[in-house]
Amino acid sequence: MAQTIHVAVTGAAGSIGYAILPRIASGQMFGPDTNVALHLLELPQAMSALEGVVMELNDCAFPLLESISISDQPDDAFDGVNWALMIGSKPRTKGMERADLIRDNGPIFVGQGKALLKAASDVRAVVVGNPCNTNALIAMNNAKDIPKERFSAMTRLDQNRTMAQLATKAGVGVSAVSNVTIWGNHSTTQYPDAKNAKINGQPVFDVISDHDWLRGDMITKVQKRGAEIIAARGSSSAFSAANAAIDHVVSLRGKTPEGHWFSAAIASDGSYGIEEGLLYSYPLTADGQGNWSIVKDIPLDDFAKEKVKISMEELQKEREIVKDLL
Ligand code: NAX
Repeated sequence: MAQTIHVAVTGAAGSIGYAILPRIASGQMFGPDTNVALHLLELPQAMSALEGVVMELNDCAFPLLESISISDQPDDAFDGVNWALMIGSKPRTKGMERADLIRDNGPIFVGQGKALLKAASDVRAVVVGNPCNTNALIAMNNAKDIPKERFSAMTRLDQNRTMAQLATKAGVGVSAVSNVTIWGNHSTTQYPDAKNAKINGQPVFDVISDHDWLRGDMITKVQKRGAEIIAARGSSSAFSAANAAIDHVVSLRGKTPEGHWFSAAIASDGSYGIEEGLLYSYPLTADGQGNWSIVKDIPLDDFAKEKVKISMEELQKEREIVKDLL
């Protein structure tokens, strides 16, 4: 009999929720041989919209979709789940300071972190809702019985954005690009690392001769891509974020091909001089058995070391803002 994975999605009636649910239900996250039971969480005022989303999911008649439950209580939604996709939080509004966003959204992850204790014993928690690194830190610290290795925050959209930039510049398909690392925070201090990335197995700096671009505009473009999309579209990235969340889970669950890596934020073990415990984006490999680890021996030049440190310092400041929630 096919296995069933129970997956919670918070903020399920939001833009990313709307884009990700049909993809989870059709098997793109957990594969064509795994049934899915969706546990959807929303705020009370969004339950009616969520009911509409459920109707649409039912109307798709997805063969793998075993059941759907909805709730406005984290304890109900997380009960027995194997994966918790924590997407729901308030998006930043125009003119809002990052510190205010952190204070506004932080408490959500206290309650939801505690509710994760109701999840299945193998639960993995993925935080997408911003500021995702610090929200994941809060959830992790409020669910102390769950091993901290099980928590991650999503920087895969930044990785995918970097891959697209590099592929376009080199005039190749995006599948030729590999080994892109996003270091640090999912914010404008992140460091998209092209120096250690590859195009068709060759170092990017050998393939792309415009090194000023690689060290300048390419980095800034990725760091500010979210704002560029908001300016053009009038709302923040939705299906590209949903797509990145699919990639994130697929990479964490799968076995990383030899010599490759992917990026996600996990609790630092002190690697690369990052303070232990901070939720920091690193190059990772996964073993296909539900475990992942940091790739340890990537060379960082002085330029990279400086950027890696700046993003750590930003995360330390964010932690200070929410220290009463940890
Ligand atoms: P929306 O505002 O469209 O949807 C958010 C949904 O979350 C709403 O339906 C709201 O009712 C719900 N919600 C709010 N608080 C909740 C709570 N306590 N429990 C359950 N549900 C709750 O935003 P959307 O575009 O879907 O974005 C969701 C989050 O993803 C935002 O924080 C956004 O900033 C973040 N993003 C993160 C990205 C990343 O790369 N890590 C990229 C995309 C996106 O910006």
